[in-house]
Amino acid sequence: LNLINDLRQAIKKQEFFLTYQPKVDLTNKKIIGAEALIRWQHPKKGVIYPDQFIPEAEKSGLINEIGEWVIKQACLACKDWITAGFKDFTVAVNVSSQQFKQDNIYQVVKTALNNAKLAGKHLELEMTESLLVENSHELKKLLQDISLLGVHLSIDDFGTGYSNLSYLKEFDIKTLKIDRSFVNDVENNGKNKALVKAIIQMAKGLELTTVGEGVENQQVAELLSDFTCDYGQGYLWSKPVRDKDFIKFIHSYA
Ligand code: G
Ligand code: G
Ligand code: MN
Ligand code: NA
Repeated sequence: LNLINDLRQAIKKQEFFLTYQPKVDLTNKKIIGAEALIRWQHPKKGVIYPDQFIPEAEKSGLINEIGEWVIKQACLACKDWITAGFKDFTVAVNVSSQQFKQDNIYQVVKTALNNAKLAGKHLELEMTESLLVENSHELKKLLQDISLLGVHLSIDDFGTGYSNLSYLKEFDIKTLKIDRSFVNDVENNGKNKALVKAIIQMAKGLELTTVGEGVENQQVAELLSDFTCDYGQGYLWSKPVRDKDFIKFIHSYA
């Protein structure tokens, strides 16, 4: 209850900030964009991570307001990167299932793009498998409409959710982000190696791109690249970087 009141205050007082973790092309190691990850600068408790407040925000419905702010900020940031010369960069935003059930999410995305003067192809929305299990006509139409803005849809934490894969045929999904629990120790774990390889093969067959998450060392990056995974994300390249430092970071990354 306290947390919910604090969250209401946090929205009013703009206590949230975004960090950005770069996503790298595994063939040439160049940064192609970043994932936005929210943090909360709590006046008394210091920096709070999303695992500590997103579930409460979801339960209370405050996620809609927070999520709207995240999409808006991420679009503005990506526009700044493009203006700074990184013209093909994309920004990925995590979107909770609840947000897709809110009736104005399409308008929220469209307004954020217009406000930042950002083309839809620069924005990616990450959703979890649990959302797509429903496979409703309404959801299908909504995701189609969002795709028509040029926005890319991707599945976050792929492999850890529901195992019925038929949704991959039904929705306009562009990318699978392979969960870091499979990727992290892929070089030493035969079962994870088999799973990661199979996910990448399947994605190829479906013309989906793949991102390996939680890449912490060079061997993992090379293995993913050998398996023809397209992109990587993880501490090997960078931890999430604070919003105001990100342009400096991408300029210094060579
Ligand atoms: O670094 P990390 O602690 O940032 O992220 C933990 C979890 O919080 C991840 O599962 C991530 O998807 C989620 N998360 C991070 N930022 C956001 C956000 O802006 N909105 C939502 N809904 N989830 C987020
Ligand atoms: O669920 P999602 O993929 O959105 O969550 C991203 C989370 O993964 C964030 O908490 C982020 O800080 C974390 N993360 C990013 N890269 C790495 C990594 O290389 N290793 C580990 N252990 N966590 C990572
Ligand atoms: Mn994510
Ligand atoms: Na993930």
